[in-house]
Formats: sequence, structure tokens, C-alpha cells
Amino acid sequence: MEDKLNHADKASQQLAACAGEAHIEIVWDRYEAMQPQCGFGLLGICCRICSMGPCRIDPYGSGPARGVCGADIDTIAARNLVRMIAGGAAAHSDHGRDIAHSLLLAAQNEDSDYQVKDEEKLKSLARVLGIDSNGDISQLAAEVASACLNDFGRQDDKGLAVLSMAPEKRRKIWQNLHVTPRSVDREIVEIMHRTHMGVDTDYKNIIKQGIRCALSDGWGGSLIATELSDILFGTPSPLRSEANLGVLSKEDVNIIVHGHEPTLSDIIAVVSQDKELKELAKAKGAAGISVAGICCTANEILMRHGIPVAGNFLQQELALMTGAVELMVVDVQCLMPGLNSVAGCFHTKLITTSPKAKIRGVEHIEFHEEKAVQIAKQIITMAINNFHERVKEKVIIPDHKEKLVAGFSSESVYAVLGGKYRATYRPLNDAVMSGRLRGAAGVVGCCNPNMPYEEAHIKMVKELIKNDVLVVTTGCNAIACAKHGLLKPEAAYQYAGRGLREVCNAVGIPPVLHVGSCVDNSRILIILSNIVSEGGLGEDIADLPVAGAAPEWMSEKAVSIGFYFVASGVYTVLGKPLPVMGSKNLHTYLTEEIEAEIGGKWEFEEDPVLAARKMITHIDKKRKALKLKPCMYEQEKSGEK
Ligand code: NFS
Ligand code: SF4
Repeated sequence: MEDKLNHADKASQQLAACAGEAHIEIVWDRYEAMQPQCGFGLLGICCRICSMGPCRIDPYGSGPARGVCGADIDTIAARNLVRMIAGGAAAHSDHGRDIAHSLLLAAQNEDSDYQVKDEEKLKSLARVLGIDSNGDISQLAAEVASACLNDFGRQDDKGLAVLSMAPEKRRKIWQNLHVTPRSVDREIVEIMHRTHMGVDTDYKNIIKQGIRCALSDGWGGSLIATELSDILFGTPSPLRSEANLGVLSKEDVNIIVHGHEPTLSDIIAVVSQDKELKELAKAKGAAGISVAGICCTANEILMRHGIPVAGNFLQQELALMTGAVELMVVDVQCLMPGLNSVAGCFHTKLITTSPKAKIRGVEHIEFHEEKAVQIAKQIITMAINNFHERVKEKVIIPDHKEKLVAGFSSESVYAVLGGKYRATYRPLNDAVMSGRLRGAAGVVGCCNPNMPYEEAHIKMVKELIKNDVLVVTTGCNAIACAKHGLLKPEAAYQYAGRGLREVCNAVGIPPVLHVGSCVDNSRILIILSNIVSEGGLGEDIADLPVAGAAPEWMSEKAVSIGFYFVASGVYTVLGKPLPVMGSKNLHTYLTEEIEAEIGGKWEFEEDPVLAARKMITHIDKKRKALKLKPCMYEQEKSGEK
């Protein structure tokens, strides 16, 4: 386990060691116990879709070449892969649907605990959807929410209404390939249909549906989640905060919100400021109430309220190891079922809230938007009442946290990079065109015990910014960057190349821009779209000098995200490969042939520095195709080497 944490932040190292000493089992122990993992699974070539199976194909040709039904290795690998896309798209999109429901509820009910916070954004989304944006705000919010909800289940073939945010040329490419998503739910259902026994067996045709489904996530469900969350909870703008387990307080009641949807966490963030609750905390011997987040719900409330981040995916159990958490409340996604046994070693109360995500043996307080504040108060009160159970001798709050600047959105990037006087992407495009910025990269995604914790995230990001590539980040990568000091404006001096440093210096931003949670990868799509429409860098996302990566990916959501970036024309790199390595044909298709069809392609590269170099090579190739000058300080740099 130690090897896996050699590059981790000090807080994680300290608490993982404590878990070891106390014989408390955490994720790295379970990972070790699981070795060796099934090679057929890793290669994607086992099938248990029907009960004539399970079938597995020997990739070296010494066993049967086909399943009982006759499915070959390519069919099996492709079916498994697109089912991952369906899982990921479903998770993101169901989240989007919930936000749309919350907006509708707020619009229809004056006394709702939710109100429209960003009227401008509501109006601009209304215009995108072809809705008259004048008139009563509640009425408009209801219409926008209904139009978005309609994209989940529409039955015509016109395509999602929100797709109009994509560049025109891109939409044409999708049309010609017949991958324009028709409705979010339909694409997920169609994957399940096509991958049922005896339906689609042509691996390229299966992947095509995977792409259509992934697009319905990125440009559909996720985009709806982001846009409507901004409307409901406010569009982020740059703010300061802190990250890592050192944000937990010795004196306060500590509440951790973990999961993904902002509907509950945003209310908890607000209600925790309630005077009466603060008094109650004091009456119970605490100094106050501290809220901190884990995973993407952390990103949601960081971006909008500056609530500190306790940690990312692999720190969820470590947070409980501090012995200082009175209550952890979870909603959906990326919740380790192992949380319960770690919580059981301490006084920590674990609370589930979503009817979609219960954990056996864990107390469930069902969250309903209609009673949001009331439920938030109930949960916070429980935490306060649990404070006296904290065992002082067991408390270990690591002395490690980092300062950060977060809160970038497609709108605030617009304002910040546009300079003080004109809100426009022009200066950003100009910086790329002049070669001051080489290009941009989205580095996103999970952490995974199958790799040294966060080593790939940090090494890749550092290599990119050193070479004048501006990095935008979301999800657990954003939290990794925060913990390692890369989200501070000063990081530009320390790590960025001269061109990027000049840009950061001029506008006072970090070299790595935190744009939110994983559904907020849709912000990256919109930023790319805006760069295209600003002009001078081609007509399509595929023309831009940009690349994407998820160096330590873990979840099905990451597979869906990667696919919608590839299908939007972005070269996308993973650390560990997708589970397709058993199928040579599928592997070649995804990493080579697909580029000619759709403009983007996959790359698998475990070495993070090499992966960054490949991204830079791709960026340079795109610069050359655009006939741009080489990066401004490149020559100087080669002189340095
Ligand atoms: Ni994204 Fe967010 Fe983290 Fe991975 Fe999980 S928290 S939605 S899936 S693990 S980045
Ligand atoms: Fe085997 Fe075919 Fe059934 Fe899959 S669908 S389990 S390959 S028989």
C-alpha cells in the first residue's frame, strides 16, 4: 500500500498509515486483497449477457474464438464498453434530470427553498432553446425546465434542443455519421437493447451508438445539469478556499457532504450558517459548524460558496479516519460501500439521503426538495448532537491543507481572460494565435488504487503547464491539483512556462483553472465552442490546439466523458487503457481509425509525462494545421535543455 501512496499528499499518507496501524481496512487494502484481478475482465473479453454463457475468449487463440452464441472477441469487447457508456451517461443525466425537476419545482412554488439565482443565465439559456426570454422569471424558469426535461424523453428525431450550443460544423459531422443524440434516455435504452443477446454484433456499429449516447451525456444530460445548477444556485466566479483533510476543524462540529448533486449540499452549506444552529453547536461544547466536501459535491459547493474541500474519491475513508467527523451525509455516486465499516470504528454518523443509494445498515434520511431546509436542519442537528461522542484521543487532523482559487466557468473565463474592459474570448484566442499559449488541455477524472495515488495527475499537469499549455480541470483531478498547490496563482511562477506565466500574471489566474464537478466537463465543451466562435482558430473543436486526459480514471462516467470528448473532436488520453485490449480490431479503431471519422481519438499511455508529451505533440500538430507560429518561447526552451 505504501508504494501506492508515495506521491500522495502528506495528509493522505499520514491517515492511511493510521488505518494500517489500527488494522482498519481501506480501499488500498481491498485492492491488494483482490490481486491478481481477472485478466479476461481487464481485457474486456468475458460476456455474461445471456445464460448460455458466461463466455470468455482466449486472446491468444488457444481457447474457443467465439461465445456459445457465436459472438466474437470484437463484439464482446464493444458491447461491454458501450454498456459502460450507458452506465456513465445514465449517472450524469439522471443527475441533470433531478436538477431540472428542482428548477421546475422552484418555478411553480413561491415558497420553495430554491430560487432562481442567475436570471441572466436563465434568459440566455431560454434564447438557446428558442423560448421568448422576456416576461415573468418564474414562468420562464418553468418553461426552460420543461424544455430541458423534454430532452430526456423526446420521441421525435430532431435531436436534443440543447445541442444548438455546439459549433455548427460539429453538428453537421454528427448528422452525417448519424450520431446526433435524439433523446438522453433513448440513447441509453438503445445501448441496452443493442447489446442484448443477438442484436448488434458489428463492433463499429455498436461503438457508433456508444458515441451517440455519450454525446447525449456531454451535450445533453451533463450540460443540462451544469446550466440549470448555475441558474438555480448561481454561476461560479473566481473565489478563494482551501483543500485537503487539514480543513477539518478541531473545535467545530465537522460535517462532510459527499456525493454529487448540489440540491442537498448547497442547502446544507447555506443552512449551516443558521444562527440558531450555531448557538446549538456552542451549547453542545463546539466552537461552531464546519462543512467540507468530498468528491464532486465538494466541487459544487466550493465553486459557488467557497466551502473547503476535504478530499477526493480516494480520501473518503481517510476523512473518517480523522475521528473528527461528526456526520458524513451522502447522496449519489462514487460512494464506497466500505465507508460504513470505517465509520463504525469512530463516533461518525453516516447518513444516506437518496432513495437511489442506500447502504445496508446505514441510517437513511430521505431528501425531498419540498422540505430541503427542514431536512438540512435535521441532518445538521444530528451532527451537532453527536459532537459530545467525539473521542479526543482518537482525533488526528493532519496539519496539511493548501490554498486555492476556483470558480471558473465559461462565463467567468470569458470575463477574466477577456481582461477588464471587454468580456470576450478574443485575448484568449490571441494568446494562442501569437504562441504565448501553446494550447489548452482538459485534465480531469478520478483517482484509482490501481495507480500510485495522484502521481499521474500531478506529473501530467506540471508537464503541460511547463510547456505553456493552459490546463482546465474538473472532478477529482481538480482536487488533486488543489492539494498540490497548482490552483494558486503563484503556481504560475513556480511551474508554468514563460508564455503561460505571462498570461497568468497579466490576469491574475492560476495556470490550472478549476471549472467544477464532472458534469461540469460540459463547461469545457462550451469554452471550446466559444473559442471556435470567437474566430481565428478554425471552424470546429477538432481544429483547436487542445487535448484531454483522465490519467487515473475509474468510473463508467469517465468512459462516457472520454467518448463525448473524442466525439467532439478532442484527442483524449487515458492512463490505464479502456477494457478493450483483448480486441485488436476495436483497439485499432478507437486509437487510430476513428479520428478520420470524428476528428478525435483515444490514446492510452500510463507514463504521465510521456502522455503529456503526446498531448503537446498533438497540440503542435493542430497549431501547424492552423498555420500558427510555433509556441513563442519554445526555441528559448530548447536552448535551456
Ligand atoms: Ni467524476 Fe465525481 Fe471523482 Fe471520478 Fe467520482 S467524484 S463525477 S467519477 S471519482 S472524478
Ligand atoms: Fe456467451 Fe453470447 Fe450469451 Fe454472451 S451473449 S454470454 S457470448 S452466449
